[in-house]
Amino acid sequence: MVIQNPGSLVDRLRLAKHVVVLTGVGVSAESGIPTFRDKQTGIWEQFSAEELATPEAYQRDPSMVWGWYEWRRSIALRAQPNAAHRAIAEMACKAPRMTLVTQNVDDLHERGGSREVVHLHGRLTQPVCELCRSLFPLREGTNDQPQLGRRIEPPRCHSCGGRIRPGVVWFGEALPESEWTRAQTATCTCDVFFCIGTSSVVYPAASLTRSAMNMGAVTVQINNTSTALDSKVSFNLRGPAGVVLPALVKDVWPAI
Ligand code: BV8
Ligand code: ZN
Repeated sequence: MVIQNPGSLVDRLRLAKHVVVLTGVGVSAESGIPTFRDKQTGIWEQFSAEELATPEAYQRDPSMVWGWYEWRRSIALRAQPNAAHRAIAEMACKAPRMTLVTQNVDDLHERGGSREVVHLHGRLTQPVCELCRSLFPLREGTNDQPQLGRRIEPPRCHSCGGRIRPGVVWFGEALPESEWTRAQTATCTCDVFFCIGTSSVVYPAASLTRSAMNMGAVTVQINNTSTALDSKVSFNLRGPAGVVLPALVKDVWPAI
């Protein structure tokens, strides 16, 4: 773990009035959720985004896409929140104000104790009807463990009979307007902005860090590998989020 000028970051955080935290799948990696773009292990190293995570892919082959998302949902259901999720929830209790914005489609932030999470890319647990947009209730506590590559016929809407689709934002689709507005508004009014466990290549989410810089916020990246933001952020903390974040929170707000 490399922390440049840790003392100065600790001071900035102690003085912060509003902290924004933007997370990516790296925050959930230590819980066993596969990342998207890490070499060899990333999801998009094995699968094509165009064949699975676009509206066109779903129209072309709904059973393949639904089966793939059921496989990912089963991984997320079995995963447990890690020290990074818990440290972020703790930071929300210590800072005067904190807004948590995530690109993650799992619910590990909520299960790690965070409230009012802004989900920019939707949620695996909230599929919706393609036609009437009704939420579709999924069976809880199912013993089904979908295997990778198994095709599963998507269910039908209880209200209108339309086809149910995964509740995530696919490439080429607009982000949910209210979530995007909340993320932008928080970014423009924060004094410290974290981007944690994200490669910062997917837009428009990645533009938030640039907006925070332009608004004069202190920017902090936590990532275990290098990204294009390494030399641009105010503080670049290199290491696993589950190690770096609890150490930072403890330094800034020591338990009394
Ligand atoms: C839109 C949900 C317009 C579903 C996802 C060319 C240039 C710029 C933009 C574009 C372009 N061509 C196309 C675009 C637009 C496109 C885009 O940005 N493409 C990029 C890839 C080029 N964006 C869109 O299409 C967006 N929509 O633009 O709409 C519009 C407007 C109006 C009306 C209609 C349309 C929609 C984007 C949403 C895509 N949905 N997924 C699903 O999950 O299947 S994207 C996917 O990437 C994930 O959801 C994830 O949320 C997102 C971001 O990825 P990361 O979380 O950053 O993951 P990644 O693997 O990349 O990185 C992990 C990082 O963690 C790594 O850096 C790693 O080092 C680090 N790490 C690993 N372990 C740890 C760690 N760090 C710390 N600790 C650890 N332990
Ligand atoms: Zn419907």
